[in-house]
Amino acid sequence: MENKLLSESVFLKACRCENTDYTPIWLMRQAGRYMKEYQDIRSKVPFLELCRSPELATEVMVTAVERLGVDAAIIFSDILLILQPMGLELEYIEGVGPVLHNPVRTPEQAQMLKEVEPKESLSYVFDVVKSTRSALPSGLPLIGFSGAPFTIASYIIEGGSSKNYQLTKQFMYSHPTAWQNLMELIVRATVKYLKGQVEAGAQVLQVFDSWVGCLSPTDYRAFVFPYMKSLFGQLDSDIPTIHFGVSTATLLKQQKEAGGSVIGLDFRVDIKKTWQEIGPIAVQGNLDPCVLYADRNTVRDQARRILDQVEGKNGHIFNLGHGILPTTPVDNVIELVDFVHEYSQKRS
Ligand code: 1CP
Repeated sequence: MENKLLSESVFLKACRCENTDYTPIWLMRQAGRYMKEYQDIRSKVPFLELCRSPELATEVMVTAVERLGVDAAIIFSDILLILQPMGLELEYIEGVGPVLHNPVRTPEQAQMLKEVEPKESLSYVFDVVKSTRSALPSGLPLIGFSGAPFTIASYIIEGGSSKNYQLTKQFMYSHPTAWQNLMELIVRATVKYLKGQVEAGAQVLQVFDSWVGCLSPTDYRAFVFPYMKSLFGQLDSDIPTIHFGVSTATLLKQQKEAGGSVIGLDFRVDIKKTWQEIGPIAVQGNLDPCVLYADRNTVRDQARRILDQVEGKNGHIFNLGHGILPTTPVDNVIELVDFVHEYSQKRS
């Protein structure tokens, strides 16, 4: 059972669009690559091993949260871990990123993918959730997460990162039934995986549909919407969910309709106008991560611009429009967190 300190935290209140004393802030990829503490650990331990170690994964996240003073923690993990129990050979290659050695290019190969039972194959992630939860201050919410079906399917088919998602779209257009089966398999796995994270101690769930912005609204409706609706529909409605995508300006209304208590806005949209257009729901965003490379005054000016546009309206969670980039100066991140707290407190 969730305690009162947690449910009354500024972050959870903002997820529910309730009034808060200041605007909560956390940052996507807040624990990772740009922090010296992380690099020190990573110089000794491969990434997958770090994700599999509750002690180290907890240390990385708790250190980041304490250093930054953010209003929520996210588990240290990765959206691609779910691919291994499907039978995919995942490797993180230094300087390249994630690579799958046996990508799926045909319906026959897709049929070979295995059903995922997260309690068996991903129990180490649940151990990370438990360990992080018990190490965090009792009033600080913990976010569990997964990739969304389209974004996960894109890695399964492309075999890694992609510029134009040609192979993914080729599969989707050429084999609609196999696409449906693949998306349904991912939804079944993801629902169990996210529920397991809540059972292990997560208060909020974020679903990353990082690459879905490559689709037209018509294709989103046909090839993605039904699965997102099914996914969100199967999650416990008491647990706030954040529905995040990148370059999704033309898809936001459908994303809202598909589900989620909070909609992520990337930095390409005007937060005030977009929030008005999509209607009543909490929103998260949307500073350009590259602003953090500018001088302190610019960081403050850009953050102020967003807070002024929002005018203290209930239901705003400050975040970047996408994850922190690996070479970001940590001091600017701390400056941003402090500024958002101070400035939004004065307004309210
Ligand atoms: O704060 C944190 O960094 C911890 C948690 C975290 C999260 C929320 C990591 C650790 N990854 C993610 C999510 C994630 N992973 C997303 C969605 C967010 C986004 O859009 O940025 C995506 C697309 C991935 C896939 C992935 N894993 C990539 C991106 C590849 C691409 O296609 O551009 C990369 C580089 C990884 C590895 C990874 N995951 C996390 C870290 C710290 C790293 C770097 C590993 C290292 O080299 O040390």
